[in-house]
Amino acid sequence: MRNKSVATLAGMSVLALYSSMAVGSKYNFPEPQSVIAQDIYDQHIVLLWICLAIFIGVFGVMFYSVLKHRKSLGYKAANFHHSTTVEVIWTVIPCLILVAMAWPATKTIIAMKDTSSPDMTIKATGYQWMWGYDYLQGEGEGISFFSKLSTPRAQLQNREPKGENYLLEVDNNLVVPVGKKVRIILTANDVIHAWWVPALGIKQDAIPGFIRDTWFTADNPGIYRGQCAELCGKDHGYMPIVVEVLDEAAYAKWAAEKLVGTSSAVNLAAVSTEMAASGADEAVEAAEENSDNN
Ligand SMILES: [Cu+2]
Repeated sequence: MRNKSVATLAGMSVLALYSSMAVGSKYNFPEPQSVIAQDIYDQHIVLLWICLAIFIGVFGVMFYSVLKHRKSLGYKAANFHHSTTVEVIWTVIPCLILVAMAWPATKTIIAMKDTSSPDMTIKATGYQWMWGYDYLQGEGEGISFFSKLSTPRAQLQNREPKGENYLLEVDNNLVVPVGKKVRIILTANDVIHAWWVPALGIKQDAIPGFIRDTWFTADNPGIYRGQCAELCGKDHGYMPIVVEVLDEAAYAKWAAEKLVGTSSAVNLAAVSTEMAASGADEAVEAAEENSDNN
């Protein structure tokens, strides 16, 4: 009786320790910020509980059998060969457990692939070693920029103390509105990269010559960080992803400002092209005049 209660107490304290470690540990998944991320997180925790139950069950029976039936207590090994009942049980039970785990996982994967009717679409292009973003559809359509690592070289070379978001900070964040379905179209310009933002439940390869897509709807405003998750060359560790989720009004303001910036940049480019063209015309005219004079 005493043994039993000691065992129960030990078991319960292990479980309590385990669940307190699971919540808010830096080794755990980040706090989920989208429906998909929440699904992934919940299933991850349930699977760990299942693993723990199997671990305790299997090792409990094993240690009990070994200790209770040891030779020094006078036990003799049984000498049987075959038990159809046991074989059926140890095949059927794991199968049922696997099906029970695969069912919700499959549902989540199908939901992850459902990129239909987005509120906005953004193309993300992987480059060695940065990301390019083009807002293709929805509010902010036409915005286009590159997003590069902004951690100073001095920090990389240990000449300065490392900052809070060391290697997880960029010059231009990918800005999106909260509560809107954002479809991300992915491709790459050189080698395979992968766009991975754990808090939003996204991990998708960006493959040159192919288009892949994924989506998220951010639950809360905030800054969510990720990284390229496909070994893509020497600066693979230096192409982070920063998603900045703003409330609707702040996003509208950001988009309007960014669009003005983009269009004036486009206008400037157009003007300089025009100037270059007219400059060329003048040069041609001058040249023609020159040859006439000769
Ligand atoms: Cu990469």
